[in-house]
Amino acid sequence: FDRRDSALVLAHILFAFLAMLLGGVAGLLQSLVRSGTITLPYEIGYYQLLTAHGVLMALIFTTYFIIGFLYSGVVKTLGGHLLPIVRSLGWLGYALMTLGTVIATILILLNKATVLYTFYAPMMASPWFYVSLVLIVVGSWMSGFGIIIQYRYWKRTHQGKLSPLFAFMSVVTMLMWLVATLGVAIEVIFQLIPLSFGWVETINVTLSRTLFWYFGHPLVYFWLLPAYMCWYVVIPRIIGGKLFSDALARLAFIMLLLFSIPVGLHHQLMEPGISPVWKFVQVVLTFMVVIPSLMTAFSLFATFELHGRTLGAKGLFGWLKKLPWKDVRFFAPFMGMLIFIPAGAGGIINASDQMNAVVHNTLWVTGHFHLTVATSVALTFFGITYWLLPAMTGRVLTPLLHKLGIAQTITWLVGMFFMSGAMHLVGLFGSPRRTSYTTYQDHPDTLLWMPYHVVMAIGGTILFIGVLMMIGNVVLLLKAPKGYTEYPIAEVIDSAEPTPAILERWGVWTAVLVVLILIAYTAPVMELLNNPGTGAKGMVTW
Ligand code: HAS
Repeated sequence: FDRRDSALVLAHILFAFLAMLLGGVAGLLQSLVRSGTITLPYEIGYYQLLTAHGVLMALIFTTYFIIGFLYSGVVKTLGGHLLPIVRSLGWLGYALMTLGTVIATILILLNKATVLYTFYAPMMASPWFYVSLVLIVVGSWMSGFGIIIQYRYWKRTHQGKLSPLFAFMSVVTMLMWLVATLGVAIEVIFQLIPLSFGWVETINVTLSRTLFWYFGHPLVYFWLLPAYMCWYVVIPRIIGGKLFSDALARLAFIMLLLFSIPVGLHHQLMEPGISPVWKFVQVVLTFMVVIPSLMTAFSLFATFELHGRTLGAKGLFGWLKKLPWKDVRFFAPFMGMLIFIPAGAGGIINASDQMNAVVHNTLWVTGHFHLTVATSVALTFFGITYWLLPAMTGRVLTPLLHKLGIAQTITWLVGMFFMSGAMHLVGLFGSPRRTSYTTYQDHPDTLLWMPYHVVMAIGGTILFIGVLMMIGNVVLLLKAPKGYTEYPIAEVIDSAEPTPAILERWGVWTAVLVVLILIAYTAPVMELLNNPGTGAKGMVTW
């Protein structure tokens, strides 16, 4: 790696872990403040800490990690170094995102942006919080443009050749991000900023939520796709095998691009003001977006089994014994995959209208996203860190670090088992999410929730230990002995079918994507524009 490129990657990855540390502290504190165990100075309260936890973990840790990881793989697979313009865009993006993050974090700590990570109107933060969000989003666009420019340059100089799979997947991820963030950009620029500066009296709240979820659902796939990139492209190499099918992997990514955006209404199934017909259409599309994940599961099983059989594995599950269980680069992401089975099943429950009525706005949903993003995705990102950091710094992953990494993974799994398990169960009993500690005047139903909340707190504490262990491992990785670490990129099995060129026809897929978005959103948005209700005044939260 060119030093200038590895510096860009390292800057993103290390900032991600700094955000994770601060977000982890906020996560632990919010549970202690919520339960009344401690009182913090300056009256720092539950909602403030929950906002900091959500923003730093879900928005900042993920975005920085993803951009760093994508840049590294693009350097590796598209020419060995970044074009100067791409590197400059990368640093410009980093500077804008970092400025935005610093401003947002200060405002949250000053209690001027206590609006949670979804910043729903009519709750209103300081206008500068929304300006900081604009900086973060525009910064991420710079990196997105950079990755697409590097890819286009490679395609121009390699006429007629199929692009490397990692690069193709990076372009899908960034394209999805660019199209998705348009929704939140419109919400912030045309609704939230004018409302918070006092330029308008009221805004259409349901429309603002629809614009948010137009962005918010693909946001979760923006987190997932880089984890899938590791599962498809990196893991086969780490286990010593080959990828089952390049074409299947690309098809899954194209399907995720097409179906991850026109589904946001499944977050608003319980909201009035949106006609059930359009909710139904988007629920159908939600079930379409499940298919590429099922294809991914199939491809992973095929990769593991084919590899196991070439090593002589016998019986239905004999291949499991041939996997490198002591290699943290495999172990952490594999545990992420395993957890994604119940996590995905939970998602399918959420998406089913009748069952959504049971779980919506309960702690079940919090349990769901702690399994998806905070386990499947986070453990995969941790698994990547164990080889990415040494590869960038010219160091080696020692046997001790493998052991520490596996211990960290197990700690995370145990903590999440208790915390997310209790969240799922108590959610089914009706315990609401995002609610400060209350027993509703000791109503008997709510007293039943309390033991689960204790288990949640125990799980959360174990997870905080997991955060500290991961930060410790990052520090040790930076101090590991000097040497060479491979950047693992898998080849495709020899017997695989050739990949059809149509999968790389961006014009076609972008057109299909636009049509799907127009079908799913035109009528509901028109309905909302025609029925703005009385409009809502902003509720100042500070
Ligand atoms: Fe979700 C709410 C539906 C996936 C994240 N989701 C959320 C929220 C977040 C989130 C953050 O329809 C809360 C937002 C908020 O604050 O309000 N979700 C789904 C569906 C899926 C899904 C249908 N979600 C995710 C992923 C996330 C994520 C991924 C983050 C990364 N979700 C919903 C709905 C809501 C929701 C509703 C709104 C709820 C409400 O009412 O508020 C699907 O994409 C899931 C498909 C996944 C699968 C699993 C495939 C399994 C694989 C692993 C294979 C394993 C191997 C190892 C090979 C079908 C690929 C095997 C080894 C062995 C030894 C066995």
